Amino acid sequence: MATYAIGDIQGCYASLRRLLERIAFNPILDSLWLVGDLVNRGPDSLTTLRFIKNLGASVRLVLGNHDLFLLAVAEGIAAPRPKDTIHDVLAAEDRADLVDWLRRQPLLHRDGPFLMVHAGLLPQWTVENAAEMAREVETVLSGSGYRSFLRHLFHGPAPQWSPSLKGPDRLVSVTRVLTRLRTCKPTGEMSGFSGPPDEAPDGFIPWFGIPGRRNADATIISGHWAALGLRLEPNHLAIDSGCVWGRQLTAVRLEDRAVFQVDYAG
Ligand SMILES: [Mn+2]
Repeated sequence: MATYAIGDIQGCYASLRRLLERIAFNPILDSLWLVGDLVNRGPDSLTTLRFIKNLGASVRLVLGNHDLFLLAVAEGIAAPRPKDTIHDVLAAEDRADLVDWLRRQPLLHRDGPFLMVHAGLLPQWTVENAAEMAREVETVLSGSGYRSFLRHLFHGPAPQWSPSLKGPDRLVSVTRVLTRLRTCKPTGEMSGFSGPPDEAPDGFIPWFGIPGRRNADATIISGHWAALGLRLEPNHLAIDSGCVWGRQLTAVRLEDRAVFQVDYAG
């Protein structure tokens, strides 16, 4: 009986199956925690999504930016670009079920000392703050106002988070942090930088390296930063090892931090 945190899958279904074989995953006994970005850029978004949905209660996942993009495209709110690989989901007969299931998934998952998000948390946020704000977004995304929210997310302004933001601006800023944050200033101002941490723009540093960040008491599990790669610290497990870029898919067993990796296999 074990819990495995798995990095960004992005439609790399064959790699996922190989990793589950490697860990001898048993859905009756074991749990999988998935850091989000289940789909897009990889070869098999549809098969991946169906497989994960069918695993039911043995999976805990949080949504990533590519998952939200799929929701927006499915609603006609965003348009796929040539490098996107979600056409198989959009053409599927069970598309409505898959999309409906996906939009009811959380942006943050907590259990004991562990907190899982796709990207990261701002230094000003406590674990409690982050969990409350994630719930605000989840309530809208799983409710009847989700199309309006997605329109704001993909077409509205993208304000930096501040406690004074209200309405859609607040929800959009929280969502952008949880699903896109890599580097920020100690004030919490985010950059759009996605390269390796030592090339971050002046004044911006990795969110987890901000001195005195208020959520350092949790063990945070995150993905989203392939250029950072696998990085295991006492209070942070960064597990996007760039499978979709031809590198590895990683699972970390939370009970003992044992690391399991497979090379990209499609
Ligand atoms: Mn991502």
